[in-house]
Amino acid sequence: DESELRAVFEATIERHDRIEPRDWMPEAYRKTVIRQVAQHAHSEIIGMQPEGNWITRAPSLRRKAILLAKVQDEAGHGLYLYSACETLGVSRLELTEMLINGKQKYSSIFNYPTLSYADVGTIGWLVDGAAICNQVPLCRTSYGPYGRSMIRICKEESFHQRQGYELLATMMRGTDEQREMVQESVNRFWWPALMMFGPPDDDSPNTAQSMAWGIKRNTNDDLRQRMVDMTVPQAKALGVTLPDPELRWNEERQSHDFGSPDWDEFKDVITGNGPCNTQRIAHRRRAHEDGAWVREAAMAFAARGAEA
Ligand code: FAQ
Repeated sequence: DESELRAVFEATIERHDRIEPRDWMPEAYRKTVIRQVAQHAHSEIIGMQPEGNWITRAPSLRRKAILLAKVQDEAGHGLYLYSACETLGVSRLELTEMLINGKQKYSSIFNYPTLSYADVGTIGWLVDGAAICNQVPLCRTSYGPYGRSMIRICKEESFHQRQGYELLATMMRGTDEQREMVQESVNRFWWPALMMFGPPDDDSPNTAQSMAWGIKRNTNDDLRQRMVDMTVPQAKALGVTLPDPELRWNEERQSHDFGSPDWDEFKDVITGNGPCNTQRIAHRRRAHEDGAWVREAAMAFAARGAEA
């Protein structure tokens, strides 16, 4: 009966073990994992757009090959994550429809424009850097298929972060104009990158329950702090400044103090009013509609195979 099943579920969570697709789980757990994994998948897919914008204008064949590979990896991540989500009883088609109808979210960061090639480097360094901080602990998330997809994704994100850092380091060894491009790009992306971790803990409605279920392993503020502490020495090595007058080492805490992102801007972006929300969704909707014939053909082909 249900109370026994619930006890098995609770004990699994207690042991920090994995919940698997065929295990019993509370409906609210299922709903929360679907919400988080779907948002994560959508972020990977929408996240192809800002960088994809530069593929045809990469400054060299080498840079183009690197960027193409990275954007293709993001498509792959989206697909593993949609597959993980499908194990919970929701189809990729339904998820895509919820994305383009605005019923599900994707990361705020992808609603900002990419104005120069330096942004490709900055996204790799800061956005993939933030993704790593957030996702390494998610390798231990309680839902099995999600955790296993994170292991593979994190390996690829590390490569993405290095390519971004290397791109910026190369530009920093270039001309004054190139150094200015890097600094301008870092100035634009720093605060939105910190917003990726979500609202402050005292304004995060989902954190407590998600941590109790082992879906999340850390709070939003905890991961944001890790990101700042990881990034400051890298910024120093690159020779860029981070646009926060309050940023300083705190000897007592053995951590950096830092300013607060503009949470009103964050709210605007996640409610659809960021600089590129309309464009991102319109592009995704068009791609989905243009692909309808492929889905129809695949279904017809599968149906014919089933008859034979
Ligand atoms: N953007 O109660 P919480 C990548 C929403 S990395 C938009 O704190 P939760 C790699 C939140 O959903 C990016 N919405 O929520 C890449 C909730 O709204 P809801 C993807 C946000 O879930 C790099 C509400 O605010 N990574 O793609 C954001 O406990 C380069 C209240 O918030 C992941 O998705 C935000 N930043 O914590 C690709 C990681 N923050 O759903 C291409 C997995 C919060 O109730 C290029 N996700 N919201 O309507 C997580 O770790 C968590 O879901 C958080 C949010 C930490 C994002």
